[in-house]
Amino acid sequence: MKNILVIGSTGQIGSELTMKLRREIPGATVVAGYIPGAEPKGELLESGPAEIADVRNAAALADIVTRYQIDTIYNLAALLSAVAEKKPLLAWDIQINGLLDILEIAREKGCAVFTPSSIGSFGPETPHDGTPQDTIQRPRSMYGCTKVATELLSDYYFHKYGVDTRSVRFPGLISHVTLPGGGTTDYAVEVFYAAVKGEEFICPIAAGTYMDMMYMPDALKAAVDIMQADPDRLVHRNSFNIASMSFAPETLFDKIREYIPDLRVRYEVDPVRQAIADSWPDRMDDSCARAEWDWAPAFDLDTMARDMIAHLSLRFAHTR
Ligand code: AKB
Repeated sequence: MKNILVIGSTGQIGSELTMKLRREIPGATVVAGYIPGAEPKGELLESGPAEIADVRNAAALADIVTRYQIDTIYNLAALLSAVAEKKPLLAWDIQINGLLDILEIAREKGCAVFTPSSIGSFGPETPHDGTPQDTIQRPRSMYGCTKVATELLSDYYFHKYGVDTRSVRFPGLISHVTLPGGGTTDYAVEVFYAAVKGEEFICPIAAGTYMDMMYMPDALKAAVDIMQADPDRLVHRNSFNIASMSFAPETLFDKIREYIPDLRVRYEVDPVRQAIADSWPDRMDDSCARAEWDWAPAFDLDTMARDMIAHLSLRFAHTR
């Protein structure tokens, strides 16, 4: 990884991944790709090059890859699960037609490609507890359909053309930097903002609904480590289960109350998000990632919650 293009650099993952790559990969040029209306700002804009990189404009993407001699593409353009249910055709266009163009560019220009998959690639028939690496993937959401197709297409380009595609199945990601936009797991981020601001939190997911979650520093480490892993050790490629914590909403709220006892929560379950959440794993088995590229998370529920509260309390100190 030397010349890297991050498509979706201003999104929840991209905004932090771009900065991590710029800080940690010696001598790398990391291009922050964005779409009009989601321009990079501040440190993200000032610390390196930025280019309009819309996955629906293949010619412009190919031009960026040529001009910067890109060798690695992080393709983070996606509509999250709840939004994708509202705009299924747009989700398919971005996530699959866009991916095909990127894979074609990668094939022609010799780039490695990371396109994340998700717990959303699983469905109701998937074993929910200890979800194996290789198992039934029959999602019923458009987001899930695009994630399964992403995994298959990425593996296809590896086996047929030797394109170096690799990926992980992200759990719900929790971060204090950039808010997620329209996912099923967003509640696990939003409740921290309500808690530090002293506001009541309306929870769209029912008590008792377990899902895998992960703190952003671990997710970023996974995205970097998988692309640097020894290819000879990789039995799998697209895509690895990775896990660090699994909880139901009430477990998270109880944890936050250890630090912010007056957190107030009311449940108003959103049927669309709930149906998606019910179909996703409760807890994935990530033993293949541990064995094939030494995946190991650093944060658990307690260390994540403490870090989130510390950062957000500083930012919103004036609001309570
Ligand atoms: C979503 O909820 O849609 C995402 C995901 C788990 O992929 N956060």
